[in-house]
Order: sequence, then C-alpha cells, then structure tokens
Amino acid sequence: KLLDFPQDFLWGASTSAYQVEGGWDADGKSPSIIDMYEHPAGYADFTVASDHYHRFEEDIALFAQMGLKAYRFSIAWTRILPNGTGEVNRAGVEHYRAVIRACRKYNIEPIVTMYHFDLPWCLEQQGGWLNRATIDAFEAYCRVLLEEYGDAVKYWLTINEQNTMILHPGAIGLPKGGVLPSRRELYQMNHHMMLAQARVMKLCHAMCSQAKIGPALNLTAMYPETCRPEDAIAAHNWEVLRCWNFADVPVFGWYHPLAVRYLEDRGLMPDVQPGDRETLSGAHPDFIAMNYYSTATIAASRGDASDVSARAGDQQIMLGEEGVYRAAENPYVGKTKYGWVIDPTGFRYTLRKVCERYHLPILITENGIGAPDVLEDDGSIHDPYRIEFYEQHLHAMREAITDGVEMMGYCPWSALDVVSTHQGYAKRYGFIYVDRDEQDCRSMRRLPKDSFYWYQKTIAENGKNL
Ligand code: BGP
Repeated sequence: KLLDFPQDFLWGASTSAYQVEGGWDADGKSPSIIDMYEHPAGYADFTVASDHYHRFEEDIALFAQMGLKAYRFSIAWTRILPNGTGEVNRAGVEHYRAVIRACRKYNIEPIVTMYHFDLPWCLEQQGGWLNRATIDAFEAYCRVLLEEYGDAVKYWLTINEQNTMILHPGAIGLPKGGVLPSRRELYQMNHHMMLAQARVMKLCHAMCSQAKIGPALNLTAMYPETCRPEDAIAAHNWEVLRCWNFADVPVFGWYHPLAVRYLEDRGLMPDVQPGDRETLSGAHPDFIAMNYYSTATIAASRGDASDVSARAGDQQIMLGEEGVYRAAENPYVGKTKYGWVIDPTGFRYTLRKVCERYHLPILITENGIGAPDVLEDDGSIHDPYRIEFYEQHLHAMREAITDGVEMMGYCPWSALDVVSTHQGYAKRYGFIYVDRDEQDCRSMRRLPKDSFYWYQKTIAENGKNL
C-alpha cells in the first residue's frame, strides 16, 4: 500500500530571476552574464521575459489560487549588489522583500535560490569564478540576503545546477566570440563555487539557526545500455562525474574518489590552497535539492571520437567522452517533443540513489515538461501531456516515499511560463500561460492552463489521487 504525502509537504513551483523577471536594468540593476552573452538569432531577449518583476503581486495571487504552499524563486545578485560586492542597492533589496511579503500574505513558503546562472557581469570581467575574489563577493552578497531576509525565509538554495554550469557551460548562452573556458578552468571554477557554497552554508547556520540550506543540483540516474559489464562501468563513470562528484563535496567535504583519479589523470584537478579542505569539510547542507528531468542510458566507450554526440534536440549539450562513456538510446522510455527522455520510474530510481548515498531529506526544485503549448481562441490552453507527466512523476515520487525516501516537497518547473534557457518561449513549462512569443510581447496576459486546475485539485487532496 502506498504511503500518503506528508501533511506538511511543500507543494510548490519554481522560477528563476533572469528567466521570469525582465526589468533587466530596473531600479539600479546591473547586467549579469546572461544580459551580455550571445543568444541564438530570433531568441526571446531577457529584457522583458515574463515581466514578473512588475507583475509579481498578480502572479503570486494566481499561485495562491492554484493552492501553492511554496514558491521557489531566485534573487538576482545584480539587483542587490550591482557592483558584485560593496554597496547595497536598497531598491533591489526592497523588491525581494515585497516578493517575500506577497508570498507570506498567502501562506506561501518562499524557497530562495541565491544564485541561478546570473553572475554579475562586472565580476565576470574580473575573471568570474576563476578569480578567488568571487568567493568573497558571493559570501558578501549572501550575507546581505541572510541579514535582510533571514527572519522571513526558512529555505535557502545556494547554487542552481552547478553541474550544468561546469559540464555544459554553453547551455546558458555563449560569451561573445563563442569561446568557453577550458575544462581545466571549469574545474577550477567548480572548486571556487564549492568553497563559496561551503562558506555560505556555514554563514547561514551561524546567522539563522532556524534556516535550512542546501545545494540544488541536476541529478539523474544512469542505466547501462545492456548487462554487459563494460556498459555498467561506463554508466557508473558518468553518474559519478555528472552527479555524485558535485553532491559529495557539500555533503562529505571532498570530491568523489573516482572523480579525483579521473581529474588527476587528465591534469584537471583544481589548485587547492591551504585551508580549502577545512572550508569544504566545515559546512553541511540540511537537505539535497534536486532538479530532475530525465535519465540517461550509457554504453561503454568505443575508444574513438565517435563516443561524443549532441544530446537529441539540443546542440548545446554534448554527451560522451572518448575512453569514458558513450550516450545510448533507451527503447523503454518516452521522449518530449524536444527529445528529452520521459522516465518517471527513473525519477523513483534517482530518488532512491540520492537517499541511499546522502541520507538527507530531498526537496525537488525542478521537474517538468517543455512543450509548444497552444493558446486557443477562447483563452484556454489544453496541456494533457503536462498533466500526464506530473501524474506519472508524482506517483513515482509517492512510490519513493513508500520505499523510505524522505521527501520535503515538490517545486516543478515552472510556476508560469518563462524564457527557456535556449529555446525562448517556443518551449514552455508553466502552469500559467504568458501571452507573448519571442519578439512580440502581445498582451502578456496570464492564463491558467488545464494543468493549473489539475495541480490545484492535486494539492487540495494532498496527492491522494496519485
Ligand atoms: C534547468 C534550469 C532551468 C530551466 C530548466 C529547463 O536546467 O535550472 O533554469 O530552464 O532546466 O531547461 P530549458 O529551459 O533548457 O528547457
């Protein structure tokens, strides 16, 4: 018999600042890397996005109508500290105070991401995450957040999808000229982000004894393509390099042992300064926040360049590595219109693995299906594929709870339509439709999709229908 969802389960939904807010230079905000990067031609710009910056009251009122008990959003560093560090922009601080107040008005728990891809451009120009000074800047920024909102926010997320930023840096846009950092540089940046995260987890616990904080990683279990032992080793290789190496550092204080050997063999191990190990082992998360979209299926390397291929429907994301692993097809799972694998059982499987590895409660901070939703003449949006996706994933999560996994909540992507990282408004995720397309802002009206009403009912029944 399936266990029920916990009574205090955080039924929520997510967004991130740069993908939803617009107001890119409003009230003293400085540009972030996202504002300065190159994006594909014809792609929706971020200057308006879904205009949540100006319409958050209306949006949060709709979230309340949907029954949300939590809203996961990110704060734009560039609104709080336009110079990356130093002087605080009061207008930026007051903006998010108003957002938090709007949540509280409806008993919606704010779950706040401190950093979701949008590094201040001024810091990038000084070397970005390659520069150790960015660690201090991040700590200074987060100190302001904890001082200003520490009494009103209980749940904090440090860094969103650090593993995506390091392994697939092109996925969030390209620097002008298209040159990405080398892998050696990326792992050095990774080390600095880990240090920054550890310092902020420690600071959060020191400043806000009631608060809970954790990393938000994109985690995905890997299947071997066959029961050939070499396929199993390759699947394990990629699971370690893609997932566990990023979560082991905050939880256990150091890199995964297999990843260390991998990095050393290839000259990719970051420079570690005296005191770094103590910093990493001196802080601990209260939970693991996890973004889950799909699983991957992996085969043994062929030992040549044919191991590397683009992910289906996604030229920005290359998979496979010569001598390490190769991406394979899985005939047992479905796919979205954008080629992303749909695998609810893989969700249960990933949750079991994360629980088993870290023995920490899990908060889902993203899960969802991107689709080209259609607005009908009568203002309705029929998205049965989204309802089906959520039904299946929530059922799988309930099975995971029954298995013994401790779940804190579920914040799918996304609360309302946002700019997709590289497919603009062509690919939508929201429960609420935003009436605009790439170039034409049209009315910007908010229109509940069918999935909105489905989620409303599901929350009201605490998931008993699943
Ligand atoms: C995650 C990001 C989100 C979001 C989502 C959907 O990786 O944390 O910011 O965009 O993926 O991805 P996409 O917009 O590329 O479809």
